[in-house]
Amino acid sequence: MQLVLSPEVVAARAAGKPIVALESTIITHGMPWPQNAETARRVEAEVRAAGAVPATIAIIAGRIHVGLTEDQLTALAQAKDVMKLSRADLAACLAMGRTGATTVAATMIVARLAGIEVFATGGIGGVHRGAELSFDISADLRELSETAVTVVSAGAKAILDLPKTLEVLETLGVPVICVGQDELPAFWSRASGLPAPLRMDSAGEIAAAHVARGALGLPGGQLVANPIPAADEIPRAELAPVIAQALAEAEAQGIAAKAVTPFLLQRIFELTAGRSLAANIALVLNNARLGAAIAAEIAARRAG
Ligand code: PSU
Ligand code: MN
Repeated sequence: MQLVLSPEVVAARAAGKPIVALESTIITHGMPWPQNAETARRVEAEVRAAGAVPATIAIIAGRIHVGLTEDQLTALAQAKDVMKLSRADLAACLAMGRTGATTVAATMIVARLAGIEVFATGGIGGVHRGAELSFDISADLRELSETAVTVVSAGAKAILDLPKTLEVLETLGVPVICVGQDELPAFWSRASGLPAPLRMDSAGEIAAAHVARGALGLPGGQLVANPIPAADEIPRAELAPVIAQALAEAEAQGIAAKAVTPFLLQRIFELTAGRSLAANIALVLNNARLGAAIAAEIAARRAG
């Protein structure tokens, strides 16, 4: 499969520098213009400042891009009619020559093809509330069990059913590593009320576990749940009624399938007068820093 690498990614590969993959659905379907473009640029800058090279992944006019130029990033952030690509949609988007943004699942697939082992995002998709009736379980979960990429997140989005999401991850054999605390973080909030399945306190340990999984011949990746910095969080109790209202509106309006997560994020943004977006931006930046540190630790282990 032919990949279009940015000049920065080409140079990083030649020099053996650590690379961090970044997704594009968060840009096209997760945040409003113009904050989406500004955030994408800041996240890339954060990765560079931490000593790694960013590779934002997207499909542009039927070609897979690993690393975007400034102009491509800005165009994508403003584009209409961009497909939201998960595992099911990736090949179709290429075949139709269309432009699509990669979710966590699709970004993992492309990162793996490009030999990139670490990917930083905001929050993964998971088991939606009411999934026992809707069957809405994100393809991100199965991808984590199949594709050997370490995904740095702030947990699963708090709009989801977090206990069920943890159960599915456990069933699929996906390690959920909480960073620096014994509780699973909940995206905009540090607390979820759920115990951490695994806890690690350093990028080195997370990198060592990533390398050990490869040595064991285990096919899947790791989910790192990195709590949002305390100064940026929205406490869980404050957010709970907002999430409940957004979920009720989604239900009343019959929002389903791929549209659910973008609808909920947009409504929570409106209902919190932009606070949820500020928190989302802060947690993605925080994950970019940790992702760069993990990528550097993995590169050091591969070199040594
Ligand atoms: N992280 C964010 N905002 C987002 C996403 C992640 O901070 O919008 C995206 C990711 O692309 C993830 C998707 O894969 O939300 C989940 O969509 P769904 O629930 O439809 O699987
Ligand atoms: Mn879904």
